[in-house]
Amino acid sequence: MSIQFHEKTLALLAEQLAEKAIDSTQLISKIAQFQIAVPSWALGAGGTRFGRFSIGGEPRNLEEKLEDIGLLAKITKRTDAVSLHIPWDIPQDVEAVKQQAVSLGIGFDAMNSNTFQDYGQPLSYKMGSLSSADSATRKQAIEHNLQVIEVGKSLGSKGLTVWLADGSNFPGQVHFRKALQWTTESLKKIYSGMPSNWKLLLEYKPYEPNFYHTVIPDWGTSALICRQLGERAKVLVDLGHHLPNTNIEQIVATLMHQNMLAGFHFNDSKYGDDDLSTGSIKPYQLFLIFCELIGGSADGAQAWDSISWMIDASHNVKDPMEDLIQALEAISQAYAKALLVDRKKLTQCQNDGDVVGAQEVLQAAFLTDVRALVREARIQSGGEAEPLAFYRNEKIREKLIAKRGKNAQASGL
Ligand code: PSV
Ligand code: MN
Repeated sequence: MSIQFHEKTLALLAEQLAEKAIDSTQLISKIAQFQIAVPSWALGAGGTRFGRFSIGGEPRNLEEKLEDIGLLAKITKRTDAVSLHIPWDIPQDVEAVKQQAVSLGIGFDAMNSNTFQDYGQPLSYKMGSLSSADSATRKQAIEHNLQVIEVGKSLGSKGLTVWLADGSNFPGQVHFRKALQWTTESLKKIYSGMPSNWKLLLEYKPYEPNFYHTVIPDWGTSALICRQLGERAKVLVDLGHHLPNTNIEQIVATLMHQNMLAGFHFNDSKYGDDDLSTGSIKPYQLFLIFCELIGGSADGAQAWDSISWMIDASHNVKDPMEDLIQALEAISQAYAKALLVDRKKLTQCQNDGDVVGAQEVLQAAFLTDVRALVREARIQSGGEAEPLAFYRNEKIREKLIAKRGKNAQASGL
């Protein structure tokens, strides 16, 4: 799209919004401020247990992952942090990594531990980690998390995300209550090893890799554990970690009501899990989630700044950089649309029992084409007007392949 056409579209939208007493300048600056972290594991081609198809030029080490995120930050201006996964991303030279991050304008978001795989550690996690019936295995898993905190401290991170794969595949395999108890006790030790300005983000997931029971299957179990840890432990909502048709916006509202929402892993799904691009399947759901977030923070239920934002998707066939550009755009659009909701009118409709009116209010916002606002926010921040077109026109993947090779791939999901 030419810059002239963009300006025309923006002016028209600004005029339409002004009629509703909405100031587009303020909207643009809110959109520009909203930053979403990118996980280090999203930069390589994903895959399934049936196979992985390399696209070439994938980052081979931490430095190259940072390079990719730096580029995304530069062209989209929608991300300013990376979330690292240990042991996949252990920095060899902490000072050099920190300097590189500063020069690229990116910081270190929450650290992720890994007790769902064996990677040469003395005791296997096959039968669980923080919930294992074997106390030595639990101890090893706790110590791993404490080491992750140390790495995070050295880089300037302020959070630890724990996703626990622990669970069982057959009835009778695991004692439910003992597993929950051991998990809680293990997490208490990890929580007390965190600096006082850190938060612990506790993820939940109903199934996979275990298919009968998962120790932390849902937001309620995660919240129960967090309550026993302390106020800096909160629930992380990964959009893909719900059974089909779960009302995620209601979960968000409930957690905010209790000031217990740690943050998000954005993605989308048709059947289950988290491997489709954010906003590609259920953009209305994403919008409704943002409506709850904006409403909850405006009402003072939970402060906007206390919530962490991250993408967590590892798809199969796309160029990961292109996928991340699309995801960042989809999230910005959902946020921008939710900012347009006439909250006063919505409250009025709710109080009057005006069901039709309430739906009209939400859909008027959702159906507004906000792309000009998102584009303008990016331009004003110094990013590319059209990051995807820029990425393709500049032949960035081809350049990465030329530099890193056709079959490059670091460890990661
Ligand atoms: C597995 O489902 C998962 O995607 C979790 O959501 C974690 O956040 C991520 O892997 C990395 O550990
Ligand atoms: Mn996740």
